[in-house]
Amino acid sequence: KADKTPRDKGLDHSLTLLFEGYQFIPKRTARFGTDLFQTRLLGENVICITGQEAAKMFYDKERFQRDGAAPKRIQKTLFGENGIQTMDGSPHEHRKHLFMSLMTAPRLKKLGELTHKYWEQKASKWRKKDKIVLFDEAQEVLCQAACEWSGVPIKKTEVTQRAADFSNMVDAFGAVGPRHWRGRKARARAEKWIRQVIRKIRSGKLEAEEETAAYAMAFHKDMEGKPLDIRMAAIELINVLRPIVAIATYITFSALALHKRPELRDELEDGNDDYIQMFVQEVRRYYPFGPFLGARVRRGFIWNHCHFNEGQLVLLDIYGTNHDSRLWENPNTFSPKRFKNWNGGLYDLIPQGGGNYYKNHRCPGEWATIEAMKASLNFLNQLDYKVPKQNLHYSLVRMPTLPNSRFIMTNVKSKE
Ligand code: PAM
Repeated sequence: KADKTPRDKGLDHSLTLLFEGYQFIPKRTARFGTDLFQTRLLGENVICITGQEAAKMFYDKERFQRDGAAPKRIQKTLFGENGIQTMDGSPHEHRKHLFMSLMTAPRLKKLGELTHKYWEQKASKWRKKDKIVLFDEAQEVLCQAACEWSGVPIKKTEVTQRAADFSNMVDAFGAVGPRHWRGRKARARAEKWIRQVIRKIRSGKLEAEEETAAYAMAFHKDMEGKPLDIRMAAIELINVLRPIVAIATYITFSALALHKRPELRDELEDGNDDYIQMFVQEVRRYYPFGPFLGARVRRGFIWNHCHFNEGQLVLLDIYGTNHDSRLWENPNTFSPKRFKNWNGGLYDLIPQGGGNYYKNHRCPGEWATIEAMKASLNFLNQLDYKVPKQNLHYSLVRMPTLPNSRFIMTNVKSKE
């Protein structure tokens, strides 16, 4: 049967993608009325796909590989070069087990406790301030929690710079120009710092507890029994630290959700863990962060009458799938209660990727994200604060996005 997959008109849509951001894929799947379409990005024929069935297909390792999918410019800023995000097959599974070994129940609990501890410390300085910017505070809190949790020493005086570096790596992913270069600089500085940490742990000059990420990365052996080279150990340790700092985005959106929907506060304040869980899931579904994921066709195949050719780049729409009306009733309404009857599907709620944690590229830190968000929300709920007039709009074009004012709070006090 002939391939009738809709095709975006025009020579190249790289700029359109930058102008449309999170809505690039959803706009076209809506316009064409399909789950897939073809376009051209950076001189390549690319297939964009959306929805639960597409996600299931995207995580079939016979059909797709990650090698060659992430552009070098994203590896040089966000991911780190040749790290876990670009691996395939059994070496990938072996590396993935290393990350997953850090996510035991007691260790996740510990991350929540550290997050709470550093929020308390931060808050003790707020009495002297007439306003705080939640996103900035959250990044520093999470940076300290991430470092202590991972066994990476960090001096109080370093926190602002290190947090900014992690943040700038993330901020570079959808950027061209100065924001991209800022991300590269940030990565260079962070890698240098963390390489030193790895060296010291290996030489015994620095002690790291066995259950920490620093220890795990320093002493991990690959499938041939060889340790990671220092550069790769540093890249993978940063792949634990940086995404924890990135949770500040979801914390900021959580505060925005509470501000827009104050009636949800009561239920949250009851400290009902089921409700907090649903709230956190809804924040991760509703608000934009990762726009889409990329993989390359390993061996050619046909899906929905469309020819997927070997080597072709395919993008899975994260934002669109999280807002797909076939999966979510009133997808554009923020409603934590929708998760009451959620079946825990591996391919419908995909803010941090889909599929199996151990075998696919689904984010190994998804539970850690939920834990740190819950600890932060519980902390936020102990506070009284005002939300002064500010620009809380978030763009669906800029990637990554955030409320413009980064959520300013005034008169911040503990309750009672
Ligand atoms: C982390 O790893 O630090 C977590 C935060 C990053 C989330 C963004 C993931 C997006 C994945 C791919 C980005 C491709 C965007 C390309 C835009 C042109």
